[in-house]
Amino acid sequence: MDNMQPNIGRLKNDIEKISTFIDRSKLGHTRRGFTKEYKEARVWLRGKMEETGLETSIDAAANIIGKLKGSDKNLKPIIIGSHTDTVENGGMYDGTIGVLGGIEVVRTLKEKGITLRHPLEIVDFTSEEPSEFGLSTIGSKGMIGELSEEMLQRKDSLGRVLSDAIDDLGGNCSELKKRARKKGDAALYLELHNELGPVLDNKKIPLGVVTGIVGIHRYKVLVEGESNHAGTTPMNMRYDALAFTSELILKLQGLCRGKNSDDVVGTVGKLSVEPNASNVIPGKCEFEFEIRALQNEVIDELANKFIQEAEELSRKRNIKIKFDNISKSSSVIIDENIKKVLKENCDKVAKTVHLPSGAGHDANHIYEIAPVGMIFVPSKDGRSHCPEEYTSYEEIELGVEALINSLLAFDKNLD
Ligand code: HGY
Ligand code: MN
Ligand code: MN
Repeated sequence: MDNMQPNIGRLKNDIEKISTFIDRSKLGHTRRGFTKEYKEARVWLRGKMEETGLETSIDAAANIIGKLKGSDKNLKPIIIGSHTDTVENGGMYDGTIGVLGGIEVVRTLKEKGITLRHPLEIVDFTSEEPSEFGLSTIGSKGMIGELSEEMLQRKDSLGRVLSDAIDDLGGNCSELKKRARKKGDAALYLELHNELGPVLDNKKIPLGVVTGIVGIHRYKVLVEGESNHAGTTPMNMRYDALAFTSELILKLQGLCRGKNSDDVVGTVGKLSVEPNASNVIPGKCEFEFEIRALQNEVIDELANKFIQEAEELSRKRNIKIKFDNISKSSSVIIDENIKKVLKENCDKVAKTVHLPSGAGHDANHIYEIAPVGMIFVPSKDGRSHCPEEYTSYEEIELGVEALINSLLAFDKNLD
């Protein structure tokens, strides 16, 4: 096979360009879904796809799709995708290298005069990270018809309704069900991503083939105690919502640690306290927790146990508690054949290991309609979802080259 090295200088320019569409009042790279910066980045990205010779469109879930024709009209498309939104105070590689790397794949193929048998779609999935609407992977859920009416009616803190926000990006929520892709509507889904964790960087190995992706269950919890004077209320006469919430946070940690398995994790990453004053006993707390694991049964078991124990404790403490499930994404085990082809083709480029993904991805949902495969490049010091997130351009280049090799192998052998 020809050398399939991409033009890393060209890709670097694109990564640096999209990184200018950020909220500069925040640290690092902040391009939250549905914001002004996000919309501007999408306009630029669509132009970039057009410039690359892709035929672009926006689907019902507002995903941006760039299509390249294949030589065999009977074949379903291979999709390469990721996302361009970020967490708040995030990094510049999570998601962007997958989308822009996909465009670089197309440019490289064109330069080499290669026409694939399958049509190819480069997809920028709408708002992959947890959004202000309390929902993540909105575009991939939407693409397969899994955005429920209840989800579409969720509001952000400004009172905006999710379905309006999707339509405002160019989507069409009234057509989501009709246009949903079904099993077999795509031949394969591939995603290049930075690992977002420490394994590759620790081992000093440049490439990883993903073996499985964790499932994630998220809940919103409302805790109601009683606010009162922080000086005059004796310790045994308080119904302190924050003190109780703290007990719950440690309980969640204990339950997840108890599983003694690296993939099993639980986090409370969002918390609000009312009235949030130093001399008032907190009367109300609202927090979100998530549990992740490679086995869905383990997540269910831990979530049920946590809820049950929290309810028992709430009765003891005379504090009210209410749980609302926000989202459940299922874990994915990557098919043996997909792993094998990816490993063979990554090995040709650089040293490669198998590893699981502790981060969720759009692949969790696209798995419902097609086999999925993911290639990881290292995250320096295992840092991500923070301004320090870093992957060198040399590492990104290896990732894109491995992606091209793998794509060509799948294109040849898949029907
Ligand atoms: O939260 C996640 O796992 C991903 O980065 N969206
Ligand atoms: Mn992320
Ligand atoms: Mn990501």
